[in-house]
Amino acid sequence: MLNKLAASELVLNDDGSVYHLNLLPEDIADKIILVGDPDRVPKVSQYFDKVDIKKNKREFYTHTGTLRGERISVMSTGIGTENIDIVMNELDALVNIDLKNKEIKTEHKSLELFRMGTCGSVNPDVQVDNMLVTQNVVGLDGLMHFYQDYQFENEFSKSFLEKFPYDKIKPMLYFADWAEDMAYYYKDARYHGNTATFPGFYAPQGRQLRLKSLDDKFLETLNDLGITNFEMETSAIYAFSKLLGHKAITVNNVIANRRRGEFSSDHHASEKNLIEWVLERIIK
Ligand code: R1P
Ligand code: URA
Repeated sequence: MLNKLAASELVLNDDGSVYHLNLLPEDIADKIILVGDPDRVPKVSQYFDKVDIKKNKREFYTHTGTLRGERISVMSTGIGTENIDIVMNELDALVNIDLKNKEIKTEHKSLELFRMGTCGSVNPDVQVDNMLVTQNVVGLDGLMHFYQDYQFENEFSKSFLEKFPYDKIKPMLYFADWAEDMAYYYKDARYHGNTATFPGFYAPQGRQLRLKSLDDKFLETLNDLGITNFEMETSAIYAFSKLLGHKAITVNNVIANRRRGEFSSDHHASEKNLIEWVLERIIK
């Protein structure tokens, strides 16, 4: 007999749906677009042929339907990797745990996850209102250190760790990369790069309003280590995908060029462009 997960561990709502996402296994497609902003969900699903499922709880909004005949979901994650901890565990539970019996299934199912977000570039030459696909990611949010078996190393991570000068935050770092066999979807993107994911928008990303951040040269230093852009979710999406056996790729709309002090003059227009660009590529 398999061990049953206790009610306190795999928490379900009264209708049997997973606790935060408020979804049943039949409510999601195998291809899922993840966006941060709940308002971006209808902006994506308006392109679907039809939407069959609309469910939400807190910041997690999901629409599932079909596009050119293929089943697809779009879901908002809200901001930050702490939300990604919930999204990835509950999405995985929907496909790899028998929710009725609360037992882990013997057969594994893999999801294709497409983060479609916004970011700030720290490479002065990466222009706003363009798409940047993440190949390597470094998480400075520490989340994956709470999971026993997460380990990842490649040439990028080795060289980054060797040169990273901030001893205070070094213990938080973890790394991951895209699902190589999903990279073909976005091979014609304007930019491919290395992303840093942070547990905040202001000092963690080197922004200083009334409070000082760690170092005035933070952006330049990270760019010198090979980082192209900053955002707040991809490290955990990529790392959980590796750990749980799913496939993920991120493309972000560059809305700020941090080195030049520029912000998009019309990020709604470039968001629309990004949505159409992604939908054209991930569903043939
Ligand atoms: C910060 O403004 C938010 O925008 C970015 C960051 O990762 C963070 O979630 O992504 P989204 O536009 O997908 O939310
Ligand atoms: N999202 C971020 O997290 N940072 C930026 O600079 C822009 C969008």
